[in-house]
Amino acid sequence: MDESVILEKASEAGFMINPDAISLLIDCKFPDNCLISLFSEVDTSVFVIEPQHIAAAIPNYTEKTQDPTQDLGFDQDAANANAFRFKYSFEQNTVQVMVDVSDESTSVGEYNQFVQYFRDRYTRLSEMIRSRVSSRPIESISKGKYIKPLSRDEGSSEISIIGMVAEKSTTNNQHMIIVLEDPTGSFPVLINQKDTALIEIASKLILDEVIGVTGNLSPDGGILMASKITQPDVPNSLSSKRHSEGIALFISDIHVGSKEFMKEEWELFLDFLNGKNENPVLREIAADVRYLVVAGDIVDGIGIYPNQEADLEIPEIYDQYRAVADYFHQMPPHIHIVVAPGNHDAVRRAEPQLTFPKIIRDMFPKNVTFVGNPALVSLDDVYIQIYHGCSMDDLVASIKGVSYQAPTTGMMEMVKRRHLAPTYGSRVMISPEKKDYLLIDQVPDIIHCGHVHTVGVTSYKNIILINSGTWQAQTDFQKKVNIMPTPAKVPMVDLKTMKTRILDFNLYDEDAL
Ligand code: D5M
Ligand code: FE
Ligand code: ZN
Repeated sequence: MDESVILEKASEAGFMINPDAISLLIDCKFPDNCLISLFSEVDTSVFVIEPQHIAAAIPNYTEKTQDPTQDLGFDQDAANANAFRFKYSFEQNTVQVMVDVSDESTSVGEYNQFVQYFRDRYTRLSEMIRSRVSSRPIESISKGKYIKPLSRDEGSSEISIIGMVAEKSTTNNQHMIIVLEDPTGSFPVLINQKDTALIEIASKLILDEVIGVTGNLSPDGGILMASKITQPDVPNSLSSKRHSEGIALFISDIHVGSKEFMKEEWELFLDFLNGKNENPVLREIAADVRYLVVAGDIVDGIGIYPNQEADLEIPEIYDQYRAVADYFHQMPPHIHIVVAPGNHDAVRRAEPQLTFPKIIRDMFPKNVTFVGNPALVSLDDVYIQIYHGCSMDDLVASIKGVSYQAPTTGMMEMVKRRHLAPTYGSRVMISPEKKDYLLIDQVPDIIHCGHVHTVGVTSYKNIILINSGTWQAQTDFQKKVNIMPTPAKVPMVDLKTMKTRILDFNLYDEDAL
């Protein structure tokens, strides 16, 4: 790696870098991993990266000047002196499935069940808003019913309603009209184009999300003129995070069976899990791994899209599962693995998806716990909301600023709506269960999605948002629609510090392409 690449990567990560620090990185034996560690460890308040930041961020880093005969970048002797050994046993792990439809499904898809499903969604989401907004039923303000107080100042005449966004449009004068619906009726809301802050919020609203609107009724009582919009969201200051110890890794979209499955990189990941990576930093990490969470699309499946046969290396579905199960047998048995399905897996397509059938589960080793999609699990005491992420396609299409390149932008929008798939009837098929499993009820510590094949890690109001990328190289279809996957990267969370970093198992330097 040369100076220009380091400078470019630093600038992408938002840092400047001191020339002495650049020389240290050039001499590092594993420059890619050095950079990954560095950018994820250095405090964002740091403006210029200095040599001491490298020493602090990279475990076992030894300065070149201390011992010129030593392997540059790492204290190789110290690593070799401690023969590799896993730090945890399977018995120390505690995986609890908190919410999962798999054994509770009652849906047969009847009309009445949809009514009940949406009522549950409305009731639970409106309850979250009601603690902050004192609202009235829409019925009570329907034209002619609402009698304004006789003496009033401007403020006291404001009223609030909570409803699902049923329609959204823009008038010729650039005002926005939102029609809100609650179980008692529907009512139009006007967002004045002059209120730019409110227009900004309103323009990001999507169909079927539940919001509260506060404002004054128009003189004829026919429309609510909004002054405030309230989304369910999570509190600004969530109490301090639950944590544990050891490391959890997050992957998804393995797509075994696809011609584009990146076997070599995947096998490098398996070697890493087994403590066989040549990089001592990665060996140290491997020794600490206790959990692996997998968010769907573990195989490429069959009949998922037209003419998929042409893209398959393994054309038979059970052969695909046998192949992926064989890989899971090669993972260390002390790692507790949690696997949820995605839209390429052999389970029902409508969400919430039930977990894999027994014939498939039985192919896997005993250290795998299967759940549906979505599922809330706790690893020790740390809550993980797993969701494959099909709704991301809707969010990218309908919300300005949400992109495939930065997948956590979409996940943030899920949190604001406290719902994993707010819009009904677009890309996500929904099965009408008695309760809405896609609702984000319990606030998790980590939300883990996949599906869009791009990696991203960020934090929103103290919740870690992870999209775990893919192990499938760009497909012809993705090339056509300009989706650029970022494969073979593995987000990890240190459960003690709740710090995150992304491990990179790409064999061929992207810069060389
Ligand atoms: O989805 C991988 C990515 O490719 C995800 O962002 C959706 C996109 N994709 C896949 N199929 C389609 C179609 N038919 N239209 C639009 N976008 C699509 P995966 O679930 O792995 O196929
Ligand atoms: Fe996928
Ligand atoms: Zn998918």
